[in-house]
Amino acid sequence: MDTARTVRRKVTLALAVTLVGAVVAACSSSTTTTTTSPTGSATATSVKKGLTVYFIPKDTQNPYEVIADKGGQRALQELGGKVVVSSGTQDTAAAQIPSIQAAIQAHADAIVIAGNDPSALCPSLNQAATAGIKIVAFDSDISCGSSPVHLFINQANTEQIGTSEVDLLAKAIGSKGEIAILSAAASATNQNAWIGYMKQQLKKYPNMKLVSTVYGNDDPATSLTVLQGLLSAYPNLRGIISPTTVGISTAAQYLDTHKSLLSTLTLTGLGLPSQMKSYVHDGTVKQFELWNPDNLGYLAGYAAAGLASGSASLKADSKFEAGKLGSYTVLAPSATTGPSVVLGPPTVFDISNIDKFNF
Ligand code: RAM
Repeated sequence: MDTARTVRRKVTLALAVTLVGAVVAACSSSTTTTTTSPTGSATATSVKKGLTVYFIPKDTQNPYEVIADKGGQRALQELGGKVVVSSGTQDTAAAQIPSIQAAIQAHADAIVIAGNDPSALCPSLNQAATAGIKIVAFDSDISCGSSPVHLFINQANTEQIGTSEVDLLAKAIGSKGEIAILSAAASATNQNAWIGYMKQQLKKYPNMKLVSTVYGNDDPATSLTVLQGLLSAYPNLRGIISPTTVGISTAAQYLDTHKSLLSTLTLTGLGLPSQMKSYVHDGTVKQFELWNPDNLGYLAGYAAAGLASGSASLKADSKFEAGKLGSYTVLAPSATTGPSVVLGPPTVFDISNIDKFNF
């Protein structure tokens, strides 16, 4: 028996080594694709094995998206399936469409997409759905009416993200002064939904005035340029909210080397603790928020696999299992979103807890 177990272990190990070795990184002009194969450690009983799920992030270079995609890869590995990560290098719908077409060609079982635009992806996604591919949006939703019907994996309650960002800044600046938003792509559904709630929440702070919203497209160089434009156009700026990990880390880096600005200016928003740690330790940034993007991708991977297997559905109040994260319930459509699932509440990071997080 011991011998049989040893042989099995060796076979499993050899298989894992072979498959890890088979990871493919195919690059074409602006579309990059990586494939992660299963390790053979399937556990869930109700999910089909051998599923192929295309993860189409906003772009393949944003560290936040890379972490989220890794979470998806881990989910599919646990389920005995595989993830193909494919997208462009810029946050545009046009750069994502070839990846949707690739998923159709490959007869993928599901697509998990972070929408760079609410509607421009709909015809391609509808084509995918017609071909039998299940559609899941994560990070940034799509808004396609009834075609295709899809599930949105929301990182946290949309209203809570928007309002809490404003509350954090209000507390820091005594609810007074000119403020601005440094966003990502102007067409990104998640950014615009959060900004909508920020504007609503700002009505509670009559002495805080939103003077400008600028867009850095989740590109560090563009984010820096629009930040500098903001600072020179509004010398009395008291606060910046950057609800994007690329924007906030770029702004923090700039303020870190222009410390005199910090006597009047507060930066907050949504950031990766790993990127923001040093800025919190040296006092450049006091507080910001996020959730675990790895868990977001993992949850989206389980949802996609469940939908493709028929063990998850879009019905309100239906449940599905998401591995180490436990059971999740599908929420009924609202005025702005179709069926959705919420990962959980965001975490506020500051000097007291920043070192505890590794994403
Ligand atoms: C950026 C992206 C992403 C957003 C996070 C917080 O990396 O814009 O869509 O959810 O920040």
